[in-house]
Amino acid sequence: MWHGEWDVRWLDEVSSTNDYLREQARQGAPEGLVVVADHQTAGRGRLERRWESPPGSNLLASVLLRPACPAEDLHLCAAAVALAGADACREVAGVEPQLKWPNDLLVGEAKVAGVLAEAEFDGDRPVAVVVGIGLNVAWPGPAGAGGTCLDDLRGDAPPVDRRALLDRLLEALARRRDLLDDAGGRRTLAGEMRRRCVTLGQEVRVVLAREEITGVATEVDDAGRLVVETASGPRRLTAGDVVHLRRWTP
Ligand code: BT5
Repeated sequence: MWHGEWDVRWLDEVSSTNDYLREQARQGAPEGLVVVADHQTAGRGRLERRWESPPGSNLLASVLLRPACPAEDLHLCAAAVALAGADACREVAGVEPQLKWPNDLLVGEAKVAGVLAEAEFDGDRPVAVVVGIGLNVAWPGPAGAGGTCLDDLRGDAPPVDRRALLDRLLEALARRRDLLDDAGGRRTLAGEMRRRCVTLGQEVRVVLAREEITGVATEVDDAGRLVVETASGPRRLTAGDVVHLRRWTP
């Protein structure tokens, strides 16, 4: 169990909680700083995509971590936050999301949350990781994007309190935080991801920077990479390789 303190700053409005926290990280802010915003004017997804959310509707939060974790394993920081987000959904809302590798929380086929991890480096050495999560509470995302939100999933049950959700997420992250510091712990995280990963067993089409592959997702390996069996053999994918990963029924 991590014994550091979370220092939560809840802002009315910010461009992006990830941008805010990366700037704080560059200025030397300590691990444990958490920024939450009621509204983002430039919320970001991966690869310059936008993350949208009307003011006050959803949980938009970023966490500053400074783990002793080599660059090639940094995606497990995103996994730790995704797993913590799933725990919080279960404990606070009674909703049990699955992980879509590498960074989405799904309920059925619908996306309830997305995670964006970004690192600051000193030369080759990562010195800070900012992990942002957009968790849909009262608004399911833009029309046509295939999203859902906790309040819709709960039907007539009372609306979910964003503060309670954040508190449980941070508790669940504190339980996993030390796992990031050593290889054995990171294997444990990869194993947890494997057990909760809905992508396994699916036919997938993966868009990479320079090619597209299709195959069956067979494994999340000990490093957290997705193994896809293609016609020309297995491919191991890291989160950074993937532009799109879609379920694919030929
Ligand atoms: C993600 O990107 O899923 C990562 C999203 C991370 C957002 C958080 S919010 C706090 C922190 N600060 C930031 O600036 N970002 C992080 P990606 O897989 O690229 O998905 C983006 C796509 O999801 C968009 O192109 C839309 O199609 C769709 N989308 C946008 N807003 C959505 C929402 N609220 N719910 C569901 N889908 C959404």
